[in-house]
Amino acid sequence: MAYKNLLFDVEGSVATVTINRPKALNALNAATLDELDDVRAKCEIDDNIRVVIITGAGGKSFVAGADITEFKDKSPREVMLLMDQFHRVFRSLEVMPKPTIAAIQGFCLGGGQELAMSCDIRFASDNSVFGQPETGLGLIPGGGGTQRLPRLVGTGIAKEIIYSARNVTAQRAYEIGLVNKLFPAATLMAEVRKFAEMLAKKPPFALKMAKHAITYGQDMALDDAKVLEIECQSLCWSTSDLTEGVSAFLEKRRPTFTGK
Ligand code: CO8
Repeated sequence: MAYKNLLFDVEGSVATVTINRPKALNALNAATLDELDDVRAKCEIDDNIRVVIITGAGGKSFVAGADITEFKDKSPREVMLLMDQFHRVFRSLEVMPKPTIAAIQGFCLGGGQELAMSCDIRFASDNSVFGQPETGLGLIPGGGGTQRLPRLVGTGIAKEIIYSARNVTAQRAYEIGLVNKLFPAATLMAEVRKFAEMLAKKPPFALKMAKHAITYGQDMALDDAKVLEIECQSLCWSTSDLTEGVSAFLEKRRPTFTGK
């Protein structure tokens, strides 16, 4: 698929996907969602890619939400189809078996915040702006925000953010756990890249199993989730990366993981 709304770049083992509609502050329309899903699938099957960064073009905005011009005249049935697409694309991203990092600069609102919450880790510039402004438009978050935000920051704070539709500063987003870490805008991408490259050197199967246990385990009963953890752990014993990691420790050297 040729991409019109995003840029795709692979350097070493790190892929960077840049939502590229800066004139609309990178708002997500159906075409962009299709491309995002296509590029996610590409990253998923390419063994050379070990970590995926998602960011927005232009410096002013990560993603300023769903494209309001696209959904405003839809019927309830058409809205349901569009929302199905949001959920499908975000869930596929959330469960893809490689680490994903949202690199957030500027506006991270509505569907943009929902996209960021579908990534594993969120790093942001200290001047970025978060929020779920949907109730201000007469609707509610529709890309998983009513579910992912409370799981991330707790029910009370999620309700405050969603009911009020108020913007959340980067500092507060950090304090409530919506964002992992803040950086000055000028160094954000370099810091994200440094972190991504560090992750790319880790054994990919162990990261995949850790993500699997966390992602699927958190909505299971605790005892079932612990069984899942045991299964994921046991599967790590099928890799030569485990042999390498343990040998390197015993031989007091740095491990080199091949992904096998
Ligand atoms: N959709 C479409 N266009 C947008 C969006 C958007 N979400 N956000 C900004 N733009 C456009 C503006 O219309 C403007 O276009 P133009 O130059 O043609 O007039 C351009 O981007 C620049 O924006 P502004 O001039 O408004 O820039 P400001 O710096 O003055 O303001 C803001 C920046 C505060 C981010 C402002 O643009 C804004 O409030 N944007 C809307 C934010 C918002 O409400 N987002 C939530 C959308 S709803 C959503 O995400 C629900 C998800 C559930 C899916 C439901 C499917 C049916």
